[in-house]
Amino acid sequence: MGIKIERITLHRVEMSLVEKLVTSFGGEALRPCTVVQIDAEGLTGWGECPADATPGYSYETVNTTWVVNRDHFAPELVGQRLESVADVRARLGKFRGHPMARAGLEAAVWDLFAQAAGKSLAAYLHEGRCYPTPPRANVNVGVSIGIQPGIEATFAIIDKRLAEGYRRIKLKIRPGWDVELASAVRARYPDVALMLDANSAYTLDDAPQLAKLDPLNLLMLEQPLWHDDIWQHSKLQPQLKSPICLDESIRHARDAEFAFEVGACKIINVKPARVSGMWEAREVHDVCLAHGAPAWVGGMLETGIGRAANLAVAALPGFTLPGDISATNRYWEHDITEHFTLNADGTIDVPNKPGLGAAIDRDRLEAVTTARETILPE
Ligand code: OSB
Ligand code: MG
Repeated sequence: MGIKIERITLHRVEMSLVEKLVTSFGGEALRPCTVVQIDAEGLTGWGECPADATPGYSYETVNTTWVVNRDHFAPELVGQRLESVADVRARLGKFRGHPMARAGLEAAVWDLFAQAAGKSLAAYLHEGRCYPTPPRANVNVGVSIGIQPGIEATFAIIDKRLAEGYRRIKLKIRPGWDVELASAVRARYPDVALMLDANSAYTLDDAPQLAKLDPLNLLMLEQPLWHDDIWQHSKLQPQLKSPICLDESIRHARDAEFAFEVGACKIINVKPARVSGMWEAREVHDVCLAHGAPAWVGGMLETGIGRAANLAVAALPGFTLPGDISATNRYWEHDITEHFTLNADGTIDVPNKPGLGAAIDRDRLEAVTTARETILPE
């Protein structure tokens, strides 16, 4: 039984975003990533490490995910027979850090095991768990809008997204681009589900400024303070009406426990890549469920490979808020998988074919791959 890992291939994929996403730490149109392909017993599994070119959102970069997988993580798996996805975590347990590098490798193994079981990733993630409901067939999604040159430009892009059918708008903010912007947007769109993401641009001294957002009925305020902080957020949350949502600060389920226990946030953005993969994403999800705290699945501007996996995760019962999982055309003109589209009700369908359930476009993958390396058993 189990699955023998025969060959692991890393692909460096370089595609340009249709529209760059400017955050408080910057943002470029060129969006490289490392795609992981695992061949095993006639099956092929796919995963994505969505670290960026620069260490802005996290310390990982596209190059670190490549080197760490090539030199350390992939050699632990190649040639081995895995009994389950849990074996990936066991075998990599002796290493520290590099969650996005792990997530891509683990995702390819999830894809293999789900295919072998003849189940969709969403169904496979549910297996053996005591969840009250089956996986969702489609999930509510929103769209993340970067920092624009001005308020009029922001209105224009919001109008476009609402016309496309998105029902939840997230705006990136930073000091100097916050209260005035959000107040103007709220005045023009009184009923839209609106949230803000600061990507760690503030300090606790900014609490009075952030409290000016209180009357705007925000769905949440995402990651206002330091990327590695939970404690200071617990001092900020009582000073605000807006629920704080943590993104960068939550690395794993233990962080989520800590954050809820000290009252640092009311909501968690669960990005499988940030928390080292779908296994830990499900663990964080379970912590949110146990605390009765709403959660949602965030995004890292993934290709269709990461997007399909994020949709499967978003089908878990505790992900009750709209995810940052937009349609393919918000990111790419021509993706390396079949494309995802937005339904009229502001949802996206969860893939229901076995495994990842999004067919790889091999010609397109070939066209956007700038480097490739295969790791074989010694
Ligand atoms: O902070 O949520 C974030 C993208 C890259 C890095 C960080 C973030 C984001 C997004 C976009 O907000 C989410 C998406 O649509 O993929
Ligand atoms: Mg965020």
